[in-house]
Amino acid sequence: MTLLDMPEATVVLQERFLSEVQALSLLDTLLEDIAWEQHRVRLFGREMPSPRLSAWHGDPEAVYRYSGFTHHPRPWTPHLLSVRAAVERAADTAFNSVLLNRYRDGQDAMGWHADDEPELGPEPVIASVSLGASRKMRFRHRTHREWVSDVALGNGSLLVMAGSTQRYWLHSVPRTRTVHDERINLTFRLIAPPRQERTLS
Ligand SMILES: O=C(O)CCC(=O)C(=O)O
Ligand SMILES: [Mn+2]
Repeated sequence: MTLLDMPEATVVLQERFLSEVQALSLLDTLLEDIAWEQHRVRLFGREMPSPRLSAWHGDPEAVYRYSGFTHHPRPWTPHLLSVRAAVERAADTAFNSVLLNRYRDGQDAMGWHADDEPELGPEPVIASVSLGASRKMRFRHRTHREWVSDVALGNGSLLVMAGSTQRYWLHSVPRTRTVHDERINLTFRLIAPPRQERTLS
């Protein structure tokens, strides 16, 4: 386990969370089993197809709003439940949902963002399992913009972001010409139940 050297963040990488064989077999299963969709994202007021495929699974109440859209979860599958159990043990945290992202090759990517939606709470623990092709995740501090940190997310790795990471840092998965193979990433999250609407009488 490696604690990344990033001020005002807690990011831990476990490179061999799953064995190579386990990770590749899970990759194949998820490529088959998951109803992959191209979500739409709203960026600078413009709506466009997201540059990757995604799926949202979890407990029924784990409704998630991001990039201007609301996602209702599909139910857990047996494979997702068994990865969740292992991830919960490793991160010592309970999760009620998982966002799956599928990067078909190096042209699929994820832009700069933080996982800081209100329903995740102020200091969310986000646990991220990577399968298949290794891709670079890049972190950049929000105010000290010259502080950057790159981490290779290889097949079978687990990256846990906790504490103030989302408050002070952004992260992205840049496009690359050198990767031609599939990668799936699963980010486990704990979504707080929606707050009761208050009606004023
Ligand atoms: O693919 C990755 O490793 C990053 C995924 C991510 O940042 C997210 O789902 O919010
Ligand atoms: Mn993220």
